[in-house]
Amino acid sequence: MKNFIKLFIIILLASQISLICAFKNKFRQDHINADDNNEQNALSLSSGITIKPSNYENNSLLTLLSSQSNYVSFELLADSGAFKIENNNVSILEISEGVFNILVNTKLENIYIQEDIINRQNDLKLWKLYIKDVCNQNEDVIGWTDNSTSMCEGIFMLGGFNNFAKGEVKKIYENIPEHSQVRIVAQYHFIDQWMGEVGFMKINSHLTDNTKQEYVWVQKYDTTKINAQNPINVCGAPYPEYQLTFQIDIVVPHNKENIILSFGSTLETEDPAEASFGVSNIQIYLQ
Ligand SMILES: [Ca+2]
Repeated sequence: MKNFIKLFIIILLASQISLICAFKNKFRQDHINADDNNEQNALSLSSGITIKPSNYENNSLLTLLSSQSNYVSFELLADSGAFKIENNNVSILEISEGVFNILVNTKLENIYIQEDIINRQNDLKLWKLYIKDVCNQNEDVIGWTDNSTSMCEGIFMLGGFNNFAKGEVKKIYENIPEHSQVRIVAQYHFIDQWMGEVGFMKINSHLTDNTKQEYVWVQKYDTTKINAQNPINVCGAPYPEYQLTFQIDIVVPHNKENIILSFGSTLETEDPAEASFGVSNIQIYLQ
């Protein structure tokens, strides 16, 4: 009888130990599974939220729902790179390269624009480039009343040494798109022996008829008043160049279909081997 009781106790203990081991194994497995889930969640949270298309040809779209019918979507367009915010299919903000549109159907309130943003209106990026002229020696220079070109060291220019002295050269740019202002960027080159004469640029007027031109840039240059040590003769005749290049950057009101642009000098000499002027890197912007 005693042996039977001992055997019963041993069986009972063994079964309990087996149950405890099974429970421990299940708890360990559950714990591992939970750790896996937590690790995945933690990865998502620690990495932020990434919305990306299945390929680079699709738009990225993040939509926030407030109900079945109300939502706000944030969209990055694949073709243009533009960023859009829509509220229930109505665009309220669009940002793309060179364009910033706030589209609202109600009044604007509490809009604060910093001064530096306003000043950026003068940035060339907000001007539309209409044409470049005399910028590349591999492209033909055409349309000027004299299309002569030359090189002054590395500078390719209209006119220059042995080409332009007294007088002016003119070009008419036709069929200009609609605009209200013109910005002329160009480089004017003084070469050889200037003695107080003036270089100038003229353009047809915003206010008068199509053919009348007005001076919009003038610059005096006098090599006789300059006392420079070790001056440099850059090009042309043996006279040194003291201020070879002047940067022109002029904005004028203008709404004509044609732009009549002239560059010239008040040089008295007609010998472009004594003193001359040239023009390069002409860029016309519209706004
Ligand atoms: Ca020279």
